[in-house]
Amino acid sequence: MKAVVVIPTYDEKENIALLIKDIIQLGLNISILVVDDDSPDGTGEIVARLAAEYPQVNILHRYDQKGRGSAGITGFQKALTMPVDYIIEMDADFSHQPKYIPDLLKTIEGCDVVIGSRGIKGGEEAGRNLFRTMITKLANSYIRWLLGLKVRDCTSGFRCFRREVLETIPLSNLYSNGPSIVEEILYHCHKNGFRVKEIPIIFQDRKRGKSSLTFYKLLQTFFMIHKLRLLA
Ligand SMILES: Nc1nc2c(ncn2[C@@H]2O[C@H](COP(=O)(O)OP(=O)(O)O)[C@@H](O)[C@H]2O)c(=O)[nH]1
Ligand SMILES: [Mg+2]
Repeated sequence: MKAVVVIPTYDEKENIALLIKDIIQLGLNISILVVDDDSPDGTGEIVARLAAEYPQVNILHRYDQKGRGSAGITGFQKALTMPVDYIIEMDADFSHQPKYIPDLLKTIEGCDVVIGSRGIKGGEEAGRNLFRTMITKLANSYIRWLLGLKVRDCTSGFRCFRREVLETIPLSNLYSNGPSIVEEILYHCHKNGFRVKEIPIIFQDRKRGKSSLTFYKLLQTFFMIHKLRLLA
């Protein structure tokens, strides 16, 4: 069994080295692939130095494109060229804690996609104000209803896929450039009949660095899920 963890980054200099070291310390047979959009704070250079030191660390620098969505796609496309069975995606800001990776990898043995979930027993969102947590919950209920999804946390970007799942998704023809990539990929998994399971995670709000989520991006996600319902 071999896995790769794909991590999109933009201005994560305070988190990325710590995160990579925590993942390495798990002692599993996993590679790390960071997709950095030429972060002004030098995140890309930090990862390049770690890549020179640790053979399992890889960096993909993108200079002419930006966006969480397209970075994730580029990462998945690169991951599929690697000799791996499983592909994990996670954020760089420790909202997705590396300690859950072993559980993701154990659970995927019995299904096709595993989601680190705030919406099932034992899972929760910690450290966020009530307003932000309510937005997440409301968005989740609405998206579940609109897209007919069964999972409790369909906005979670902490997930593990069998490589065959990503091989069947038309990665170069997806609509999302921003955060709605998470829902778009899940929608394809659902429509293709893949077995999706959830494991509980405590999602920690970021402690270092700044979120790049804006009201505009939230609004884009809102429109995008309707587009997906009609066209995807
Ligand atoms: N490559 C790349 N990564 C991004 C971009 N925007 C956000 N990210 C990364 O995507 C992950 C989630 O972003 P974050 O700002 O924490 O959003 P939030 O968790 O929804 O508040 C983090 O690892 C970010 O560094 C982008 O434009 N390009
Ligand atoms: Mg975050």
